[in-house]
Amino acid sequence: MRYLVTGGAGFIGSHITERLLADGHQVRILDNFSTGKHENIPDSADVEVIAGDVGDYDTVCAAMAQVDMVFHEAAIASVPETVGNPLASERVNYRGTVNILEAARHAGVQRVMFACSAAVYGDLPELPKREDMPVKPMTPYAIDKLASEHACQAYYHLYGLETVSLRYFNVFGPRQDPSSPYSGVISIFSDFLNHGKQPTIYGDGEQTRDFVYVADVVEANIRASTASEAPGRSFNVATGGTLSINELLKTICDIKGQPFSPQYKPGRDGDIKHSRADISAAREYLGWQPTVAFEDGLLKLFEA
Ligand code: UD2
Repeated sequence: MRYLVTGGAGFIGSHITERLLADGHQVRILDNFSTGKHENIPDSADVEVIAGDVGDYDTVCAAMAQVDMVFHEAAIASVPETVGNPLASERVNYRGTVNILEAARHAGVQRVMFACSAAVYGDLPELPKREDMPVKPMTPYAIDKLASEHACQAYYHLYGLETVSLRYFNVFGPRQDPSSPYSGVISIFSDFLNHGKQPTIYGDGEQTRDFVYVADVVEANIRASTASEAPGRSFNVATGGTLSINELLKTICDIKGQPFSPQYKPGRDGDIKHSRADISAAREYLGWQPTVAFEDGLLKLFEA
């Protein structure tokens, strides 16, 4: 099969690409290299790379030729960046998705998997989050992810294009880039400790997250691409676990044999206190469940 992976030079997209190649498929990557890196792309004759932007419909149409299925991972993934530039977010994170759906519909693509986000739940207090609970998008990023999810569902019902929306929680693993202050907290803590720098905890560190290892996220995508009852639905992709940022840093320090001595700074604006998923829908409809225990994921990351 030929797959299009948008954002294939990025963190999650490059892991999906690697898996598809290992399964014997051909992969076309569409990436504008704004955060993606050439070194993330596996060296293989079965990979074709198009440097281009999902916000440009003609580029997307060209990338869609002869494609069987799409994993749409390309996005402006930094929430604060979208707060600073809502129009750029709308162009990439929403219109980029509609461009993918429209081009996929005309090209006769079988199925599109869309990378959505736990951001759609906002700060509503009820936990764990189920997909049928109310949503409260609070940033351009969350608005555009939620609108994209609605577009996916509308394309399924209006045109019969099979779409699956996966609401990622806090994903971690190799190739997550620690270079921005809004990169994944695990990549930042690890990078700081490796360079002898003191990690910062924002707030009291008692906020909690549901961390999921990237290989499990890849598996959820693969299952979503074949599960017969998946189209038209949204699924949380997480473990259902809960870990505070204090506990997280202590665990990383223990593994690295370093003392726990963070500096505490005021909490970030808009930081969500607790985020945890109910993953029963993914179990039921995708036959998926996470297989990498949190500490094993950390060990894999530190070995990589
Ligand atoms: C995650 C997603 C984001 C969006 C959001 C939805 C990542 C990288 N970001 O944001 O895209 O989907 O969920 O709710 O997955 N922290 C520190 N010190 C640091 C860095 C972070 O204390 O140096 C804290 C931060 O304030 C937060 C927690 O760690 O409470 C997790 O931060 P994050 O940036 O990894 O992810 P999050 O949940 O803010």
